[in-house]
Amino acid sequence: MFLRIDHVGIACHDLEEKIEFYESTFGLTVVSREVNEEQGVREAMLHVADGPGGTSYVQLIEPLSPETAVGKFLAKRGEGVHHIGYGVADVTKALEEIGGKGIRLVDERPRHGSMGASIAFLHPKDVGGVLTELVESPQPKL
Ligand code: V0V
Ligand code: CO
Repeated sequence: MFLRIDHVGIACHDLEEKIEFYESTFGLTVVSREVNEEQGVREAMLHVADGPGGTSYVQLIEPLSPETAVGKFLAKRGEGVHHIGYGVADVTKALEEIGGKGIRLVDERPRHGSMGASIAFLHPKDVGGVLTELVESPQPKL
């Protein structure tokens, strides 16, 4: 079902500071910066590598306010890994298949994600404590 690890989402208080850290420490390059009001985040995608299943990124995410999903996460757990995003060919089909196995879906329908992707989240409580995101890129990278 999964084509690649599309991205690892990392929650932070200060997006610009963390971008600078990832650039200077690991030599990564920012390929996209967006504000996603629906998800309550300001985020940046940093290119990691291209593989047979597509491209992998690090996604740095800063909350737009303390009441957002990431704002609450930061208050409770502090900075660190927030979610894993897996690349899928068809997010609607994947949701149907995974939902059919009794896993709680945070999103019943796809939402707008970074760089034009269609995304949907699975509840961390049903995935061993890992907030899991499905990512369908606009042009499937196969
Ligand atoms: C919360 N919990 C987590 C978690 N966030 N566990 C693991 N990883 C996380 N990231 C746990 C939390 O510790 C609680 O467990 C429990 O879930 C309920 O959390 P809560 O603080 O009461 O918060 P809720 O229930 O209001 O919301 C939790 C959910 C929410 C997962 C439903 O965060 C959500 O809807 N997330 C999906 C949207 C999102 O995260 N967007 C930002 C990324 P205990 O402590 O009671 O045991 S946007 C993005 O990635 C984009 C745009 C993209 O990739 O393109
Ligand atoms: Co994400």
